[in-house]
Amino acid sequence: MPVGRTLTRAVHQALSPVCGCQVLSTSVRCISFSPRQVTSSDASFHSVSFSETDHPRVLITGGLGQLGVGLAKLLRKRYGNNNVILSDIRKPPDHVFHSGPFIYSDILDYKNLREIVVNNRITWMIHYSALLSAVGEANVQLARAVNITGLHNVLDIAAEHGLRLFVPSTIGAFGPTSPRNPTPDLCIQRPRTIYGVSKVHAELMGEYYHHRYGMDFRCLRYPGIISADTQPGGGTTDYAVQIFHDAIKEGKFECYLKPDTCLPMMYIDDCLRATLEILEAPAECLTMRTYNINAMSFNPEELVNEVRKYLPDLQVSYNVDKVRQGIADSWPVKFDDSNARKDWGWKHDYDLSELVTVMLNILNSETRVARAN
Ligand code: VAH
Repeated sequence: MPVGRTLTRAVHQALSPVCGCQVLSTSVRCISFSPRQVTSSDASFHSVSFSETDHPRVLITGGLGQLGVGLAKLLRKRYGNNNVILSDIRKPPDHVFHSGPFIYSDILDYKNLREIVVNNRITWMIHYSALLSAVGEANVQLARAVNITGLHNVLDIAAEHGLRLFVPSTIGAFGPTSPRNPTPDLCIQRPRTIYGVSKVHAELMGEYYHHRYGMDFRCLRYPGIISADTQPGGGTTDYAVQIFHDAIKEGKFECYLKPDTCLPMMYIDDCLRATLEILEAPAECLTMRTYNINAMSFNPEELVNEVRKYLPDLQVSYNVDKVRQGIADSWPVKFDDSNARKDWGWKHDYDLSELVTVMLNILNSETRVARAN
């Protein structure tokens, strides 16, 4: 009996819902009554076509932040729309709500999260919920709750259900006593922000669960991520996104970091591809479970000069914010990602010049469309 047919029968039997629903010819349907399951009128969410069954079932927490929607789009192309569930504690905007499965999920509510994982047969979790550096310093207790207690809930549920768990870390996991130029994967990590401390905690706890319980934990330390259609939320590298919006809309930009503050940065498409690549990397390739990834480093002056190649009249002023300048001065200047390049073939695509052209093209077209309407 060919493997395919045995598998189909096995899947049929495995997916035959306990509620006795008829297994349809090409897709399986299951109606359950748990309030926490993603229900939709035509229940199409649960009709998993056979081509989608042998893909991971992915839950993204903090899905409405800067990276979740883009990552969901990338993973849905690969694993099927219904196999990637975005979640957050806020209502999704129209284009997100209509792009695929979305569910309310509060990572501080252990039972809620556990029910979602069970009811939706989740096999991979991507944990994007976190307060970033600057907003964390302004809300230390909330950052501690979300970034640390929230992480503990995610770790326990991932361990209980044998999930592959991805948690992003950051350049912010390093501090003023770390080698800053370049900063290697393994070195002193004494960050001075609650965000940084919580991310070092996440790295260590994830690796502990990996070594102790064999959890499939994977982590990338992201540089500052620059994206056109999603706003960053309360970080120290946000200026490198804001400059594009202000330059196009106002023709002027005020920078809260000193012109020579050099930081590692990356265009969002490189970040999302790196995340997919580490998620799919064969376990035997991974000599570590936490990796730096890098693309470029620049300071505000270099970014302004590159933007001025296209917007020569851009007016720029500097009004330094002590808190964020202090954070930036404690962070890496250049990132060493040689292990990621060696172990799983990581390679970035966008340098500063490509970054500026792609950002201006996207925002210009949006502005042109906006102006035209
Ligand atoms: C921040 N954008 O500035 C985030 C990030 C790499 C920096 O973690 O806080």
